[in-house]
Amino acid sequence: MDPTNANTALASAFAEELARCGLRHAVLSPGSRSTPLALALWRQAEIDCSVIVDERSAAFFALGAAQASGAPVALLCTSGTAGANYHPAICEADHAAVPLIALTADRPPELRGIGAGQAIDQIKLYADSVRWFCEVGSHDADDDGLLHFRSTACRAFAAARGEPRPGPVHLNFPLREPLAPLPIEGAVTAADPLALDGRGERPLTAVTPYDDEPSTFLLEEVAKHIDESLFGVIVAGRQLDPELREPLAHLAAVAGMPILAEPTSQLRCGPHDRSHVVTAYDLLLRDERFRGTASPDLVLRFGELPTSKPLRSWLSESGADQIVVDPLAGWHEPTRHAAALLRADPTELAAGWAARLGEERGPPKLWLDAEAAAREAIAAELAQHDEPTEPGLQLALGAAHEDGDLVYTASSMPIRDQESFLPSGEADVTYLCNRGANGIDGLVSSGIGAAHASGRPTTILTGDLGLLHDLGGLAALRETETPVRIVVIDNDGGGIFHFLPQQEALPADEFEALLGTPRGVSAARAADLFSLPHRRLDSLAGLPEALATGTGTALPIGRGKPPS
Ligand SMILES: Cc1ncc(C[n+]2csc(CCOP(=O)(O)OP(=O)(O)O)c2C)c(N)n1
Ligand SMILES: [Mg+2]
Repeated sequence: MDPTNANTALASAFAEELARCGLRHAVLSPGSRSTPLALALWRQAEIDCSVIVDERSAAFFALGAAQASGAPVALLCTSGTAGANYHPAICEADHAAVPLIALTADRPPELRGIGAGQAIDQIKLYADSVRWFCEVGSHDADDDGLLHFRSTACRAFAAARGEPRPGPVHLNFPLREPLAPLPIEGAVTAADPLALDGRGERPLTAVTPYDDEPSTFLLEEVAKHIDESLFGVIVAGRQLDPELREPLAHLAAVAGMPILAEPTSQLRCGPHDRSHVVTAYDLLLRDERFRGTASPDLVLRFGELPTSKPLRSWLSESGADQIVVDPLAGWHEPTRHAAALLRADPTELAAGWAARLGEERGPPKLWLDAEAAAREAIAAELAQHDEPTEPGLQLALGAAHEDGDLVYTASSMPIRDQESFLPSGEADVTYLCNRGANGIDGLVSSGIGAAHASGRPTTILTGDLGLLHDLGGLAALRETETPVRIVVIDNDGGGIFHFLPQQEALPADEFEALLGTPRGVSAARAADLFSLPHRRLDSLAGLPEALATGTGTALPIGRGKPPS
């Protein structure tokens, strides 16, 4: 605790508690009002601080860092519009259940609404997007004040980590002068050792995580159901835990079910048994005949529902019981066909069900044969194209990624092409994205934050408009020493809109003006602005070498539909 004055004492007690709870990363943006908290976080040895000027970029950086580390990350900014710039990332963190602790400095009540400057209404700024809002208040550094700041830090950490659903929290701090650490004799009047020092190594209040151990009833009832099913499928959507790989692969083998695995489920790629993994479901389920033949009688879903439209409609149309494993207390069920949402640990469920099933069943031949045929057809089709294509890029990236790599993929076509075309592979790669709110904003910043927090060499895969949206995010590269490569899929505008009915329904000039929006973004000049090495790839053959050399790879690709 720093007793220089009341602000330093309260702020340092707060930062101390966050560190004792387990906070390891904070992202700060410059400003005067936030100085006491900035200094306190900066001087807290266990907390690594990144400083990013643009608060919008800072919040996405924190979002990526929290996703990649699986732990809460704090954000701090000054008063005024600074905090409003956190809003897009807060929305994403809400929808994707990512733990963020947003700390906004504010003017004290007597300076609000009177034209004192840099003051907006920050109370409940993010409305229902946060798990918890607290107007922390302005306090003396007495026993009550210090205990309140310590306790608020513990509660914020627990609420962000998940009570039970992880997500963003917002604490607003009205701060009075002096904002600089100017010594004030006798400012700290607290006498209680607990208020002054807390509990040493331990937080003031340690909060245990929710116990999501599955009940015996759940294990036995569902195992019976699986045993009776003849054409069951496992669907694996976005989830972050690599520990799910082995037990789920084992369950698939024992139950004789395919795993329709989105890359962000972490099941499509990795060193686990991938013999039951199906990657081409998005393409296969476009075929009416296959849709009918493959109709399931049971669906076990782990993680969020994958993006694939054919998969979503197939699941909606099937009369099968759908059992969704969602330990994060979300309601990610747009098909509205789920028979049950299970709030229990996915690895325990998969292992527990597998243990209750009898002999290994034969493999799901229908699915595995179709997968092999589809992959062969994709490879044969792509072999005829010398020029880079979006599907071809996914194959080339799949081959280039190495153990330990992290891939952060943009919404719009990159994530869809990845889902449709990325082959299964042995490399232990982590796939992340911002698919909670599906924004194309903040992707560059998120990827750099993920690289920084994980220390994993990172490939950011973005469209050209995605890059334009977060150009300022390139400045965050100075915050990390982890290698980052940014692959810009340059089709000059929003390629995704070419797949919509608007493409046919609008005259070409209106379509281009309103949706296509070609902006001639020069990835090379953007890279130059931040002194980043870059190269343009006119052939996918150069991709591995380009990735190895580091940041900034632009890939020109014709806009429009990929080869079918
Ligand atoms: C913040 C935000 N604004 C607008 C959109 C709507 N939108 C979806 S995709 C897209 C175009 C993306 O273009 P680009 O990044 O070049 O990717 P491409 O579709 O060409 O692969 C837009 C504007 C969005 N999802 N998020
Ligand atoms: Mg584009």
